[in-house]
Amino acid sequence: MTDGYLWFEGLPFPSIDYSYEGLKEACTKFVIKDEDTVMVSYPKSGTHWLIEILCLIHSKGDTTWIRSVSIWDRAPWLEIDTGYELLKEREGPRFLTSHLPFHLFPKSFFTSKAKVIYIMRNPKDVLVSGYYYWTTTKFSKKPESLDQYFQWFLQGYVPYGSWFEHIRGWMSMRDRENVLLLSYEELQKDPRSTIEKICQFLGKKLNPEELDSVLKNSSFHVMKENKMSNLETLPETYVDKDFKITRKGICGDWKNHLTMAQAEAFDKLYQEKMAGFPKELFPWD
Ligand code: PPS
Repeated sequence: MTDGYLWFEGLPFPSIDYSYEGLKEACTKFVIKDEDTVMVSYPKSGTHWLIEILCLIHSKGDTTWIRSVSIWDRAPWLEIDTGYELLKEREGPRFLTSHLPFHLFPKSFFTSKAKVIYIMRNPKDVLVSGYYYWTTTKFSKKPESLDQYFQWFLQGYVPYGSWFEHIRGWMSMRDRENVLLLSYEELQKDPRSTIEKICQFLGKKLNPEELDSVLKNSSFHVMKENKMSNLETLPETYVDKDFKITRKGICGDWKNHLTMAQAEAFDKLYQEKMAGFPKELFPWD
């Protein structure tokens, strides 16, 4: 009897395009190489946005790559069956993406010089974004209401498990030289400086025109119209008609969705789970 999730190491995963064997192999056997760049996040934290930025930095603002190759091919997902197959065959420096929690991430990372960018986002916005995503796609268990999803999220009964555990695990890596911690909120507030910070971390130098192009072509409105990046080409076996990953693209959408009681219950759990972390690490209230 299935509950709509694929269970692996005690965590729920989407059931389409994921397999127990695939997850096991990705987590235990995948070899991360020194020249790899890895984008890691809890789902709905701005992963696609970050991939678009990295691809544009890589091509120095030229849009040919982002307009001709789908985003899941440019930076395949390590733990998804189709992504894993692509990565295994790939030579040279690779971009790869993962939502894996820290404790399941391939151990080869620890002995490599690969660069990891972890992007985080206000968990209340992550919750709202996830509610819409899992409701309008067929990858995983569908919530019947926002209230139900709210309960699931607090319990970690959502794809990839608890947001709190995810962030706590990856935070332990934040002082490593080859790890950059970013937030969706800082990208929104000051995209230019944040892109410059990414360039510096990657050791890439862009001239002002190239930087302008990265900024423009990774913006929400441009990405929303790029069918190679907005997931509109996914077949209807995976997503509802007219689905796009670029739903709203703002900070604070939770205020339009959560009740006062929900926000208070969330904050109470947040205080408990995040006790011990300096508040300044997280740019949300
Ligand atoms: S996934 O499927 O878990 O990898 O989703 P992820 O890409 O992490 O997050 C999706 C949310 O990111 C928003 N998004 C953007 N915001 C601002 N600018 C750009 N360019 C951009 N691209 C994607 C997307 O709209 C989702 O957030 P919500 O709140 O649902 O709109």
